[in-house]
Amino acid sequence: MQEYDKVLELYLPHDTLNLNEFVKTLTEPRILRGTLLDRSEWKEPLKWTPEYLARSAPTVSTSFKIGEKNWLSPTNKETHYETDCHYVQGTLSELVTWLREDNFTDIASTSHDTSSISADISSAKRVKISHSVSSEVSTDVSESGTTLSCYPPSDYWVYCDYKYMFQLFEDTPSLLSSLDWSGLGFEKRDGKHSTIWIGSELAHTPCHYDTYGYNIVAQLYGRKCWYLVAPSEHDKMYATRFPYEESSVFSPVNMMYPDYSIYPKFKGARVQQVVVEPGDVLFVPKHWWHFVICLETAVSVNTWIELENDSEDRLREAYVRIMVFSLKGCDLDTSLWLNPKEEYSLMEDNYSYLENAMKEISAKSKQQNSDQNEKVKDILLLILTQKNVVDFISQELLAAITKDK
Ligand SMILES: O=C(O)CCC(=O)C(=O)O
Repeated sequence: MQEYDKVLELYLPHDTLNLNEFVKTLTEPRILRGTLLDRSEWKEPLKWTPEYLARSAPTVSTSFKIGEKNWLSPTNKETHYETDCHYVQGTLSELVTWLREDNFTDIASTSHDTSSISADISSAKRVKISHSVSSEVSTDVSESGTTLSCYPPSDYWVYCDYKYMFQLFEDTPSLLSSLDWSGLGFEKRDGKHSTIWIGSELAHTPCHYDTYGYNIVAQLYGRKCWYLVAPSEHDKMYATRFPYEESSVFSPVNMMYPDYSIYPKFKGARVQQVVVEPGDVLFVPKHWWHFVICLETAVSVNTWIELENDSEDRLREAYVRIMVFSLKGCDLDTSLWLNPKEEYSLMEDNYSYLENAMKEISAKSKQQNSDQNEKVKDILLLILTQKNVVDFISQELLAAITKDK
């Protein structure tokens, strides 16, 4: 397994820390070790074990992403995309029942020593209890007819990932209000502006970057390992928009077991790595690539902080959305190219996203020309049929066809 450079730690007196101001001066990720542990407003969220959350919201139903544990091996260098996963609908209580079977208590560590991250992951890989696929199907059956109990913890990981808290906990306002980012300098930000991730060991998110803002991550329970790569290394990451998901640009590189024969440029990329523990806060700057894996059952929350230049990303995203949906729109089998959490949208709506982004940018630059913005399709058509654009696309098409042969 690849070992990489460590993310630098940031030490600041807790009582004077205004992260919002401070991170604006940073261009690299930073880990703030244990900064939440002595902050009174984080006492409650730091109790958020999966059991605590299930007790607080026992009946809320959500979708769980399920992946195969044996994917994680040096002999399989393929990226495990969201489109390769299984999905079931279930409650947090069902998740807790499933996790109990998966629990392996002696793996939990309180050490901040991150010198042997690969050892952490290897021990997390040990198969613990041998289960067979359950023949008893619970009465709470999801649309696809399967439940979590159909996936034995010896072979699978489960991720309740990327959940907007305002949706997951809409009937549990106490959970939303007990998350408070203001002490870190993010005024008026609570659970309504946060996302929660509850994963079993080895649950992970494939390598990608988020197009908008920067990210503040609070680790509440268990440990996760983050792998990070700077946007300046973009040409070594083989960026792709497939499977398509708005605001996520994926990389096919498997950072744990990179296949340099397919992705030789990645060899030159500088990767930074960090194990994040309960009470830690991680700052991820805008457009940094990241691959994240749970070393054990883990709960984290995060909030993306908008930036002034996000409107340019909104324009790019709207353009990509138009391209993807116009070319794939009649492809009814979305399972290979559309991330399951992504919703299909009508073309007219996609054009309005582009129009709005253009208006936003021109309003900022005070050069608004409303007539032009109305004609967004015409403008796009003119641009896409320009000789240099057509030449570039034709060249790339020919190169792709030749490569296939
Ligand atoms: O924790 C994870 O699995 C992924 C988190 C992530 O991608 C993010 O916060 O942007």
